[in-house]
Order: sequence, then C-alpha cells, then structure tokens
Amino acid sequence: MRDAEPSPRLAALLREREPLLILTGAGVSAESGLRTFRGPDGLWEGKDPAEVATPEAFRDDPVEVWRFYAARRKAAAAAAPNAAHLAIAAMESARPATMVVTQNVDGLHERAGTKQLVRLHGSLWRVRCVVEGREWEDHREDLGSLPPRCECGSLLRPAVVWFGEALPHEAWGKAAAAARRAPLVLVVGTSSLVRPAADLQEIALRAGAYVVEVNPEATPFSGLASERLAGRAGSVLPRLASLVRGRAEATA
Ligand code: BV8
Repeated sequence: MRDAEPSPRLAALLREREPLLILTGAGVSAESGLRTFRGPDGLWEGKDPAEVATPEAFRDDPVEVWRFYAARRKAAAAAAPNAAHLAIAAMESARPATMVVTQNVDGLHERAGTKQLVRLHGSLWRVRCVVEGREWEDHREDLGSLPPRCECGSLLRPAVVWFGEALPHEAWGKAAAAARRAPLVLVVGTSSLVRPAADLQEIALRAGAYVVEVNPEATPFSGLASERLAGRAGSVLPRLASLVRGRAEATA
C-alpha cells in the first residue's frame, strides 16, 4: 500500500518552529513486533481487558495479572525501537519544542532517545508497592516467583494505569496543556477508543490545531482529523521527519 503523501499545508507546518505535539498508541510499536491491543492478533484477543488490566483483576488473581505483564516485559525487552520511534526522536532533536505523549508502556520511545516524553499510562519497567505506594524502576529480566514482593513483604504491582484508575495527575496536566497550545498535532497508531487519552486530539482540534492522524486503518477520530495519512508509522513518520529536519538543516 502506497502511504499517503503529506499535504502542502502539512509540509509547511512541519517546517515551522512552533510546538509540535505527537500522541502515540500501540500502533507505533507494531513494527517493533509488539502486539497491539485490538485487531487481528491483539493482546486483548481472547483476554478481556477486565481480566488482566483492572485493580479488581489484580486483587482477585495477582499471579494471572503478573503473568500477562511479565510476558509483555519479555516481549518489550526483546523488541527494538523501529523507524517510527527513531523518526519521532529525530523530529524532537530538529524541533526542540516537541512533546511526545504516549499511551504505551513498552519503553521504546525512551530507548529511541525521545527526551520530552509524557507517559499517560505508566510503564512496564516500573513497579509499585501496594502498601507503601512507593514506585521505582525495575528492569529485572526474571521477576522470580510471581507475584513479586516489596522488601516490606507486600505485593508489588506494575506501575501502569488500569481501567477504572485515574491517570497520573501531572502527566495528564502536561498532556492537556500541550494539546491546548500546539498548532500541529500528530496522532499516531492509536484506535482513539480509550479515554481520557483520546480526548487529547479533540482538545487540540477545539483549540484550533491542525491534527493529523497516521494510521493504516480508519478510527472513530478519522472523520474529525484535519488530515489523515493512511499508512504505517514506520514508513510515514520518517517522511515527516525529513520535512522537519529539512527546515532545520536549511537554517543551520
Ligand atoms: C479512567 C495501560 C476514571 C496498561 C491501558 C465506557 C465504559 C467503560 C469504561 C469507560 C467508558 N468510557 C470511558 C471509560 C473508562 C475507560 C475507557 O476509556 N474504556 C474504553 C475501552 C471505553 N478508561 C479508563 O478506565 C481510564 N481511567 O477513566 O478513570 C477515573 C477518574 C478519576 C478517578 C478514578 C477513576 C484508564 C484507561 C487506561 C487503561 N490502561 N493500558 C497496559 O498497557 O497494559 S489501556 C491500553 O489500551 C493502552 O494503554 C492504550 O491506552 C489503550 C488503547 O490502545 P491503543 O494504543 O490505541 O492501541 P489499539 O490496539 O487499540 O490500537 C492500535 C492502533 O494502531 C489501531 O488503530 C491500528 O490500526 C493502528 N496500527 C496498527 N499497526 C500500525 C498502526 N498504526 C500505525 N502504524 C502501524 N504499523
């Protein structure tokens, strides 16, 4: 499938120096071999999110929930950032007023070198003590017997946001402020189904931003987007990055 070409308007906006907001979902990691949540081989296939991604599921069966997250940690550790992650990091270095807001928890944006990153739903690579509330980085390849425990003896949980849980206050505040301010927003690899993350693109539209959806499939947001590039992130984003870089190199 030939990926859609950016319009002249988008090409001009990409050459601006104004703030650029990039919102990403599981589709940006698809070409790294990580499964998305919905779709043919999605993570949720055969597993109802309520079974593994809610506080109730964790309360009822912490081992089952940890099996799901241990498998995702293993897959994410074995994956590498793909051309989409690298293009996003390149856009940020060519255009410093760039912010990346991700729903992903896999750590691939960080490994690709993205600096200004807001994680709306936490990280596979952080754990939290359910009693003390303390949270820290945990990159162990082998978590040992599940569920892992804190030194205090209490259960550790993945420091991710489950369904029914509030998003981290600071992360949401930064993301919503960026959505109100950035004149150009790229929405990459998300089904735009989960809220409040999916509200961000609508907040940006209402604030008058030019909002571009990059996705091989249509989503509930497609009809609202200012422009839609029907293609895979791994081939569309490097094209967009070359337009951002081109302007930067021209003025270097
Ligand atoms: C909250 C973290 C309140 C852990 C995740 C109605 C009924 C029931 C509930 C609700 C409702 N309305 C709203 C809700 C609440 C609920 C919600 O939105 N439910 C949805 C399903 C209806 N939201 C919540 O519960 C949120 N919290 O509302 O709290 C509250 C407030 C105050 C105080 C207390 C409580 C919390 C939501 C966060 C859930 N956590 N993950 C983990 O990852 O395991 S959700 C998980 O799925 C992801 O984090 C992500 O956010 C989400 C959506 O996934 P996507 O990233 O979009 O991926 P998906 O597979 O869906 O789509 C992939 C896309 O990529 C596709 O479009 C595909 O075409 C495209 N693609 C594929 N390949 C490529 C590609 N694109 C580009 N290139 C490619 N190569």
